[in-house]
Amino acid sequence: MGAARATDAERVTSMPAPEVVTLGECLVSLIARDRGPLAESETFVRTVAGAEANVAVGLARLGHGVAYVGRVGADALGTVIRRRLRGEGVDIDHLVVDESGPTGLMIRELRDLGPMEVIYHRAGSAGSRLGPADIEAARGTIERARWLHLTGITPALSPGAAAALVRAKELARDAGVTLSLDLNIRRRLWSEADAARALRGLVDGMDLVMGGLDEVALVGGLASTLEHAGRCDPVEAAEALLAAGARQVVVKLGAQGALLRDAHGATTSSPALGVARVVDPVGAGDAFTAGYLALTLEGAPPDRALRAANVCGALAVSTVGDLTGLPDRATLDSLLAGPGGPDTIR
Ligand code: KDG
Repeated sequence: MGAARATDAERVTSMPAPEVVTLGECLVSLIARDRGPLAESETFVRTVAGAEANVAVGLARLGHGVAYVGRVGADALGTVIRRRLRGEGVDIDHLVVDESGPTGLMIRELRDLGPMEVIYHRAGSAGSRLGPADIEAARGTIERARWLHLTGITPALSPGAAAALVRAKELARDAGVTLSLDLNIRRRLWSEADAARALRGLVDGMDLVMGGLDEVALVGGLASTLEHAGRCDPVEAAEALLAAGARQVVVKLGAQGALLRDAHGATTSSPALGVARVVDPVGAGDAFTAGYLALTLEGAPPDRALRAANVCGALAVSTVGDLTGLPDRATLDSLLAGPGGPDTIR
């Protein structure tokens, strides 16, 4: 079955050369328009999602060149994704159109209390068919970049996608490209035990590993379930991943902000911004990651990068949809410029 790469006519020539490369599965996400249980939701808003695509768009809005490697189906949803990413200024030369599977879809509710119900239609999707050949095709782009960002979602998609991630990591490491991994454990895709085992194997050699406290502690082996891991000490959890071979670990602590621990034993923490109302938490972690990567690429010290990350996370939770709240440069700079930064976004 055929798979097509971008034609020259589709390339946006004014895009900056990719400093950052990311890869994974981009999805169309149908979000219930009204709050309440999914079974009662009748009207949905069509949005674009996927953790790595969210990071890519976040970086592009902040002025960084970013390339996205992946596959979408040869269908209307694939077109939605390609148009959206291209329109945001993301380089999609290596976003392949694959005729042998549909574009992945997720459907989710909005709810104020309790766990959010999410339905995935992504088994056998084009995105899950990402493989090492796609990484070889993007090899030059990866090797010329400054940073490769990966997530723990990709290895859960399929054996081929897991192999693609490993190959990308090898290429980047050999070319001296900075490597980051956001653990992003998705229990709908694999068991906690499988996730912990596979992700622990990926930590070694990472310049930066990020994750929620529960994810960092689970992968660090401090607890056997995400629920128990969420009660661990963040510095101890970060230390476990440093011992597993990461050079820096960022623990995202939600309303408590974030903490960075490095291999020299230094800790930097940054408080969260008070947000008047969390409208939609999905994508906040990716917004945080985009802010952190952007400022770090610009040479900012860790406390400022964490501050920017927290601002981006706060903006993301204040709007519905993964991409909606991602700030442009002027918005981020103005929020960072206040004395000590903003404490409340209303
Ligand atoms: O981080 C947000 C993502 O979880 C969402 O956009 C969908 O990538 C996604 C996934 O696989 O859950």
